[in-house]
Amino acid sequence: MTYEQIRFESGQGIARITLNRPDRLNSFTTQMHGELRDALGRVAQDESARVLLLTGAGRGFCAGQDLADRAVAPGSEPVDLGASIETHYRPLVLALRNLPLPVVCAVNGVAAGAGANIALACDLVIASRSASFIQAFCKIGLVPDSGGTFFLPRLVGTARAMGLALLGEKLTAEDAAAWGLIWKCVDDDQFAASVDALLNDLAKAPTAGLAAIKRAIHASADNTLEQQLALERETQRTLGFGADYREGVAAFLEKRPPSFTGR
Ligand code: T3D
Repeated sequence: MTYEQIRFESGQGIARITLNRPDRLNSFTTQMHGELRDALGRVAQDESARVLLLTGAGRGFCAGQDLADRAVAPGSEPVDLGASIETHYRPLVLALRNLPLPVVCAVNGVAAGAGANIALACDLVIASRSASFIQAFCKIGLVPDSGGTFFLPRLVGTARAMGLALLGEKLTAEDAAAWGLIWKCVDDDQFAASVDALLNDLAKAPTAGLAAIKRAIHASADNTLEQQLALERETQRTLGFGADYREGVAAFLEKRPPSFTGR
């Protein structure tokens, strides 16, 4: 598939997807969703991929759904938004969640509507200081989607989730980090280097172990302590038979840096 609305690169264990409609703040179209789906499928099939980066081109990360595609002429049928969510946004969130490798979202500018929540669906969100997060849905009579009503209260608590969702005010990257909505906010002039350093570290990490950490942390939202302890036991059992555990222990004992294969 040829990509026009995203860029996709892969090499040295790092897959990079860049939303690429900068003049529309990288807002989602049906075409962009199709391209994203294809690229995420390629990452899922690529055993050499150890980390995925999702970012945006230009001054924004993503302004959510392209509202130009939602302009309804008087007298014409409205768009079925449920069908749009079912076909595009729900599979996108689940694809990011289910990838067996860490997904880094580098929020390079404003993240609004579904753009904000797609970022929150990623495993590590690093934002430039000039970036911001806006739950813009309430301004157009909608509910936060793409997992927003799931992620927000879990990440920042009910009071702040309500404030963000009901008011749709801009939250700075600095406040997003201070509130625990995202992992980190870094100065704009350090952003590219910080993202690259993070990707390079993750590309050399024990990927199967990181994928298991991701699954276990996400599972904890629905599990009792008993269930979570059982999941940890079984996960540890599996990882303990893996090559990277063996390598990690050997490297520690031999006082040398480990060389993980991701298995
Ligand atoms: O529909 C479904 O399938 C259901 C799912 C819905 C999911 C959703 O995401 S709903 C929420 C949709 N998003 C929004 O409501 C956000 C709309 N955008 C904004 O509020 C503002 O653009 C921002 C706060 C994000 C940024 O403001 P600012 O001042 O930095 O930039 P700007 O001037 O507003 O935007 C720059 C250009 O991008 C501008 O075009 P122009 O005037 O230069 O020709 C603007 O119209 C365009 N743009 C920004 N966001 C969108 C957009 N065009 C289409 N759709 C957008 N979402």
